[in-house]
Amino acid sequence: MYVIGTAGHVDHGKSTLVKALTDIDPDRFPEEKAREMTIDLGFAWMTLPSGREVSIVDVPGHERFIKNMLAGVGAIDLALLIVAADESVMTQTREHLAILDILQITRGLVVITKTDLVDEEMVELVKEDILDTLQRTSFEGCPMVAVSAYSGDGMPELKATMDTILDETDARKDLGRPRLPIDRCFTISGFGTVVTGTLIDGTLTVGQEVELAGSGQKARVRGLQSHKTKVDATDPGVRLAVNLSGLSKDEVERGDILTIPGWLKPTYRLDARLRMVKNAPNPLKHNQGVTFHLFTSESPARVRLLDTERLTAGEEGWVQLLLTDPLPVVKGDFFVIRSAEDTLGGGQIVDPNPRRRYRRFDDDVIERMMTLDQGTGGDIIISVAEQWGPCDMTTLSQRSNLPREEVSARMSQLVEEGEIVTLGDFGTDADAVVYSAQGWNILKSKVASALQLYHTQYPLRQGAPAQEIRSRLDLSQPVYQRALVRLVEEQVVVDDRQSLRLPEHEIALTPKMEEEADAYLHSLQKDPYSPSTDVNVSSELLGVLIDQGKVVRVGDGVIFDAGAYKTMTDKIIEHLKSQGNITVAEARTMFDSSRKYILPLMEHLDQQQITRRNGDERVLR
Ligand SMILES: Nc1nc2c(ncn2[C@@H]2O[C@H](COP(=O)(O)OP(=O)(O)OP(=O)(O)O)[C@@H](O)[C@H]2O)c(=O)[nH]1
Ligand SMILES: [Mg+2]
Repeated sequence: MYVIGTAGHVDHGKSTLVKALTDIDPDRFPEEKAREMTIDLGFAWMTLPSGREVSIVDVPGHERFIKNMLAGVGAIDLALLIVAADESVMTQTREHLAILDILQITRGLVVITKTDLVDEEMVELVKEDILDTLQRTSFEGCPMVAVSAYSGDGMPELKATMDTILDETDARKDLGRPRLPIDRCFTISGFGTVVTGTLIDGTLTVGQEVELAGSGQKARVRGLQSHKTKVDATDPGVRLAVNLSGLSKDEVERGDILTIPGWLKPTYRLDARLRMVKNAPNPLKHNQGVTFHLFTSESPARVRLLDTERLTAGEEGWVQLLLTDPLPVVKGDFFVIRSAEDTLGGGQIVDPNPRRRYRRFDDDVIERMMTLDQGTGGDIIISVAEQWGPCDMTTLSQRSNLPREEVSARMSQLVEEGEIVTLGDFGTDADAVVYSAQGWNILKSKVASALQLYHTQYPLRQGAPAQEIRSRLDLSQPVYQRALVRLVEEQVVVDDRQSLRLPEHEIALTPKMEEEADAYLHSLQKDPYSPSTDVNVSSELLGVLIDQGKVVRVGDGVIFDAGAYKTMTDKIIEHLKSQGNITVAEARTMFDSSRKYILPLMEHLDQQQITRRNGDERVLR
C-alpha cells in the first residue's frame, strides 16, 4: 500500500481537496473546523480508479504548524504539492517544497486548486510560476494537474495521474525490522491504548511483542487496524492503528517509535551529510543551535560542522549532530533542521552511533563518513566492522543498514579478499565473530606485545596464563576463545594448554643463573639419595630445572637430581619384579637414605601410578 501526503501554503485548499477525493474530512478538531484551518495532521483513505487503496495524510499549511507538517511527511511515498490558482506560489509552498526536497521525496504531483476562481490565462501564469519554483528540486519535471474541488473539474485526471505515478513506485522495502513512528496516541474505552503511524521497514502481526524504542518499554500488539478495518498482519507502507496491551497512554507520545524489541536504541549523537536549503536566510555556523526533526520526532540540537566553518544557502557539509533529547534513528534516515522561524536544511544520517568528534577537519573522519554515505555494500560492511568489530552478523547488518542476506552474500568475497576475518562460519553459526582485517591485525599485535611483555617480565616462565592475556585485550570470553583458535592457526601464539607463549620464546638463563644452577645440581649429586638442602635456588630457577628435566620434585622440599631419581625408580621396579613388594624401610636400606626422603619418593611413585600402596607395602601397578 502507499501513503500520499499533501503539502502547500495555508488556505490553498489541501483539506478541501482531500475531502473531495475521499469523502473524509481530515480536519478532526472542532477548532480546525471553526477556523477553517488545519492545525494538526489529518488522515483519510480512498480507492483509486485502478482499484488501488491509498492512505492520505493531510498537513497544515500555516507557518506556525510546520512541525506538525514535518511529522506527517516523513514516510510518504507521493506528495501532492497544492497551489491555489488565485494566489500562486507563496512562502510555505516554497518551504514545504524545500522540506520534501531535503527528505528526498522524489515522487511529486503538483495540484493547482480553486480553478473555479480564475480564468484559464491565470492558470497558465500560475503554471509558469510553479515551473520556475520547481527548478533544481526533486520535483522538477513532475506532472501538474489543475482542479476545482468545488466544481469537480480536473478531479478524474488527478486520480488517474496519482495511479500512473504509483504504478511506477516501488513498494516499501521489508527490512525485517518494522518501525512505526507514532503520530497519535489515544485510548478507546474497552480497548485501551492505541497508537497510529505509517509502518515502514517491516511487518507487524497481532500477538507480537513490541517495544517503544525511546523508553525501551515492552508491550504486545492486541489488535491492528488499517483504514478502520481489522487486520491480522500488515506489510510495510500502510497507515496503521495499533492497539497495545501493557502500556498506558501516558507512557507514549508522538515521536516515539514502536518496533520489535532489542535493536533500536535512542542516540544523542549522529553523523550526517547536511544540505542547506536554497533560500536559507543566514549561514549556519559551527555549534549553532537548531531543532532537529526526524519522522514524527523532534529535539533541540547543536550542529558541529566537521569540514567547514559555515554553511551558506545551498551548500553541503559533513556534520555531527548533538541532540538534547536522544532519539532512535537508523542509518539512512532523512532529517530536517529548523531555526525558530525557518527551515534551514537537512540530510541523511550516515552513522547513528558515531564516536564523539572533538577534532574537526580530520581527513580520516571525513573519508569514513563518505564511505558510509556513498560506498558499496562491501565498503560499508568493512567500515562498520572497523568501527564495531569484533561484532556478530546481526550487529553488522543493523549498523550497516543492509539486509542480513546482503551482508551474508557479500561476506564470502570480503573474506576471500582478506578485507574481513571471521571466527566461525558466518553462514551457519549465529555466534560467528566478525573482524575487519585492520581490527584483526591490531588484535594480533596487541596479543604479541602482551606476550612479549610477559616474557620479558618472567623470562623463566614457559608462558602466560591465557586469562592474564585476555584481561589486557578487553574481549569477552567467547570471542577470546574463538580468537585464540585462530591465533594458534596463524602461529601468532603457541597454546600448550598450561599457558600461551610466542613461538620464538625460549627460556634463557643468564650466566649467573647458569652458575647457580650448576652449584645446585652439584650439591644434589654429592649425596644423591639423601641430597643436601644447604644450597637453594629461587623458585623461578627451580621451575626451569624441573621443566628442563634436570631435577625431579617428589614432594614438598624433596628434590632429587634427575639421574638419581631414575636410578632409584629403576631399582625399586627391579626389586618389585623379583620380590613382589617393598616397604619404606627396605627402600631406605637399599639407598642408605632416610624416611625423610624415601617416604615422599614412594608416595610420588604411587601418584605416578608406578606403584600401589598395600598396607605397609608397595606393589607394582
Ligand atoms: N472556490 C473554491 N474554494 C476552495 C476550493 N478549495 C478550497 N476552497 C476554500 O479555500 C479555503 C481553504 O481551504 P482548506 O481546504 O481549508 O485549505 P488548506 O490548504 O487545507 O488550509 P490549511 O490546512 O490551513 O493550510 C476554504 O474556505 C475552502 O472552502 C476550491 O476548489 N474552490
Ligand atoms: Mg487544511
